[in-house]
Amino acid sequence: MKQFKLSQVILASFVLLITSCINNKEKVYENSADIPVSREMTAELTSPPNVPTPVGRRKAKKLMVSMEILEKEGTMTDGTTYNYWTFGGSVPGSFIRTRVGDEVEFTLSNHPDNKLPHNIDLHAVTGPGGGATSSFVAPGHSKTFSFKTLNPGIYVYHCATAPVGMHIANGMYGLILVEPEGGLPPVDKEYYIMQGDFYTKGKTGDPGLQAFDMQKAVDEKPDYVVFNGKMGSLTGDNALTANVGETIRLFVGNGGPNLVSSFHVIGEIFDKVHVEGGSTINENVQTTLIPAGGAAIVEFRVDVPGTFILVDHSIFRAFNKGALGMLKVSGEENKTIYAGVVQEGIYHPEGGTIQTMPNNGKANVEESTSEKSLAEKMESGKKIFMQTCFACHQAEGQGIPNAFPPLAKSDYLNADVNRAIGIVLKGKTGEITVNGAKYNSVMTAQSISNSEIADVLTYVYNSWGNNKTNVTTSQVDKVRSGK
Ligand code: HEC
Ligand SMILES: [Cu+2]
Repeated sequence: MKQFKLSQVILASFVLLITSCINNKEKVYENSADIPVSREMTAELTSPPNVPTPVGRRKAKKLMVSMEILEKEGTMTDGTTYNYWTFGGSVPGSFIRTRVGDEVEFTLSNHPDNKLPHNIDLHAVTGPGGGATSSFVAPGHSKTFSFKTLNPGIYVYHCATAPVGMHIANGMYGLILVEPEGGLPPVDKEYYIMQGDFYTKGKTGDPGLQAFDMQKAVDEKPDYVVFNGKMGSLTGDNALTANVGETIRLFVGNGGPNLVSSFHVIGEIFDKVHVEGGSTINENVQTTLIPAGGAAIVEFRVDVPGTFILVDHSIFRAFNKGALGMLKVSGEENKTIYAGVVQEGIYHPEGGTIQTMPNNGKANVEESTSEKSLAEKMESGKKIFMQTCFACHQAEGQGIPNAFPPLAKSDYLNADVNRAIGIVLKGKTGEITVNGAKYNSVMTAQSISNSEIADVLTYVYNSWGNNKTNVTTSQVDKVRSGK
């Protein structure tokens, strides 16, 4: 009897536990201002391209954010430095991750070695100046203010001290995320990217410490348009990474101060875009506009391996001013989704015949005809150069400093002909040194035939003081087929 009673008690308490679990579903508050906060919690802050741990199902908290303003010299590009003003030591500033209903207690400290007063305007704040008036702080001081996060979304913060444009132009911006109740849906990888335009006394790539140029800023003529504060912040070894099959979420902001970004990832389609960082989700987007002082959340699944290039599709900014990053995806190929070159053809419009050849490089149609004379190759090579290479490497092969390496008197070119063939065939990324200058950019694979590659490289090698190598079609065949 006693035993029976005990088991009844256990059963009853079990039922109670379950019902209380079901009833314990978070109460829905119509007004975010009414969400109660439990306990204090120190916010995790991260520098780009990293973001803090997702909020998940955590309750609203009193969230302590402590941020230090640092004015410090940093690298804009190889050989060029700039005096950045930063929130937390990085451009963009530290990423802040909150949820709706958090009560943020924000302490802003201005390092004693800094020269100027600063403040912070967070677009996630409902209140005068987004916090700017309460956070104005002189070097060697700190200020604390607090606010409650009412609206979910991804928001820009920036310095709003006069001259505001100058403080922003020097790198004083970042992102604060306010997650909805229950958090954003989980993904495999999350990254933090922010575009900014910079104005320097010298031209793009001029060496040394470059001062801010107020007139260029007023004229909206930047020398640099970059992701995460400098050229190359997301290329080469700094590239973002992912594996085939993973879902990616990018928090993309635009600090400006002036330009609007046409954010695009070459070779990807955004499955979802939280338009302007708000609650509207658009699907299947190629390019999304990110206003100065605005942000978006971009999500996509990576299905095939390769290097995907992140750009501002106002494309001179990408290839000439720095707004270029990389996402390197590794894993298995999927030939159904992307097959690569399936067939390569020679197109004769006059004759109306299209001769095709398999892509293994063996049965090259032109191989049956005898190799052309040097003069013929020079003539054909020059044409191909002016159609295909000239835009980047320039008419006299002189290149463009800091963007496109020279082919004229290029020690890199002259050192290794097979490497040069490989570059034209497969493209090239990563840092290279040509005639003592570093380049870290992207040359895409050139889709021209083996004999055309032989001709254009022969032309390049026999022009502008190069070593007069005569490149043959069979040499290109060998490189294409991997010997
Ligand atoms: C869209 C711009 C672009 C085009 C078009 C282009 N290149 Fe390049 N090329 C580059 C860039 C950028 C690099 C440096 C890549 C890096 O930093 O890793 C490069 C590097 C090279 C190099 C090795 C570096 C050197 O200076 O010796 C060779 C050789 C070369 N390209 C040849 C060619 C030839 C030949 C063509 C035409 C068939 C061509 N490129 C078309 C942008 C381009
Ligand atoms: Cu400031």
